[in-house]
Amino acid sequence: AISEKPAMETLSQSPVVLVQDELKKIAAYKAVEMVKSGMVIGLGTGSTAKHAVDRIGELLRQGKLEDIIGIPTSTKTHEQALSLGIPLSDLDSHPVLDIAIDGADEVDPELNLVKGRGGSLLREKMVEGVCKKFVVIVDESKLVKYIGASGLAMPVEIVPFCWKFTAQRLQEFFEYAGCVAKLRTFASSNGMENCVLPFVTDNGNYLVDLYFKGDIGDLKAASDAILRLAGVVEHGMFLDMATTVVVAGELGVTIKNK
Ligand code: ABF
Repeated sequence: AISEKPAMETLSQSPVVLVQDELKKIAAYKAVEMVKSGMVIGLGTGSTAKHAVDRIGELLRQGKLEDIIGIPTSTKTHEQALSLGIPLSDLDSHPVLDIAIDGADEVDPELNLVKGRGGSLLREKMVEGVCKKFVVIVDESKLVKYIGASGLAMPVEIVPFCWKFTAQRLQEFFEYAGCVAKLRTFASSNGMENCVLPFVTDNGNYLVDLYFKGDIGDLKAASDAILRLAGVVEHGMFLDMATTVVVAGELGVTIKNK
């Protein structure tokens, strides 16, 4: 059966989170050094990408960057960039980007990624799929031996219509890897009563989080199989897309290139 229990927990601001946030900022600032005046830039989403967008806004304000155009990957980033005065556009007007900078949830040794725990995987994949350079920024906790190894969610964006049916089919497909599919939800309160509602993406869709106990195996085959399921919009495996990964760790910054 498909669980409707909340798949996300709220992080408390523990000292560990603060240290991790510093590392995210270091990775973000390093990546922004690759941004030059005149570039069209994909602006990522999430707590790491937020630092990069802030930094781009700061350099723009200081006059150290000029004539840039940002393509946001979520409504949240759109609002952040607007508030920083970053000129914005979209893929309709700018179908090829010079660079995109975004975070990730997992990075494997081949620079394949899991993304989408922040909820914005579809726009991220559309934007980051058409950039000449895709720079991923992570703290070292995101490095994994293989995709799915963290035991954390691999998100799939699906249409709301008969979501249980689609989630069940995803779970069945990955039965060999001990997959459990959970609808992403959030707790809501109207002051009178508490309820649990489906998380709705910027595109009006739902997210199903897949949890694996075993190895997914051939990622390309898994990707193709997921995308063949009617009801699936996109998934959070970003295979062979990252050109550069900037990793910030306690011992410094490492840059991995494809
Ligand atoms: C986005 O932000 C997502 O693709 C990914 O899910 C998430 C990473 O989050 P954070 O930077 O907050 O750790 O890039």
